[in-house]
This record gives sequence, structure tokens and C-alpha cells, in this order.
Amino acid sequence: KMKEEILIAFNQALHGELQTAYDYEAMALWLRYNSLDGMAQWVQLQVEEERAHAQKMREYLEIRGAKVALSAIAQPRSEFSSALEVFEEVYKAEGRVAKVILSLRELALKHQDEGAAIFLNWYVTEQEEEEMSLQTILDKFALAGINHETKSGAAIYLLDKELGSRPNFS
Ligand code: OFO
Repeated sequence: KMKEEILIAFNQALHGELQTAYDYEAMALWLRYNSLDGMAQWVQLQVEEERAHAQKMREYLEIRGAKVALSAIAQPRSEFSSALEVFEEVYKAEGRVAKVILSLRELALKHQDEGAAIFLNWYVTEQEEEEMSLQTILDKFALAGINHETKSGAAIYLLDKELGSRPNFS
């Protein structure tokens, strides 16, 4: 049986994935409202990824016979100053999720719950990939010379187009 302390932390991590999905949903709305449909598409796919992460966790907890508890999702931030700020926020959110996963895995190991730790290994790798792809996107903003003041122009038009071609579930 899963230790109570681990289960509480798992439920918090599950909440984190769902909250992040909802936060991203609001970012995608803002981007679409500002005609950045390609960037919105990228973020929208990220919404799906986070939901899938939450579902995978929920399924694992059910397999372990543990009680999944859902908590309230907070209202997401809906205003941003620029596209760059949105992606900086995504980058920060991924960093926060990565931290939660790592401490959850540490907790599982502390309690010698090998199964949970092995399950969480997938998330550790997934977070590394996500942080890497976000870093690449932020590098492209810099490369294109897009800063917080950039509202229009060829650079942001082209980067929007490029991000819109993200394949489903990278
Ligand atoms: Fe990208 O955060 Fe889930 O794990």
C-alpha cells in the first residue's frame, strides 16, 4: 500500500499538472486573441500534454489502489504583456513542475517505494525534454530579435508560423 505522505504529494503533483494545463489554456486564449495563432497552437498542444500527464498519474494511483483527491483549480492569469512573456511563463511553469516531480521521486525513494520511483522516472525525462524545447523557443525569440516590446513585424510573424507547425505530441 502506498504511504500516506507519498499519496498526498502525488495528489499535489496531479493537481499541479491540471493547474498548469489550465494556465496554458488561458495563455493560448491570449495568443489567439492577439492573432498569434501559431504560438497559440503550440501552447494548446502543451495543454493536451499536461492533461495526459495528469491522466497517466491518475491511472497509476488507481492501479496502486490509492485514493485520488482532486483540489480546486485556481483562476489562471489571463493578461500578458507580450508573446515572449507567455513563453517565459511556460518555461517557468515547466521548471516548477520538474521540481515537484523530483521531490516526489525523492520522497518515494526515501520510503523505499521503488515502483513509484520507477514510474516517476518517465516524468523526470519528460521534464528534461520540455525544459529543453522551451529553452530552444526562448533562444529563437532572442535570435529573431523579438523582445517584450515587439508587437508586430516579420520576425514575430515568422516565429508564429514556425511554432504553429509543432507536430502533435512531441
Ligand atoms: Fe510539462 O509538465 Fe507535465 O509533467
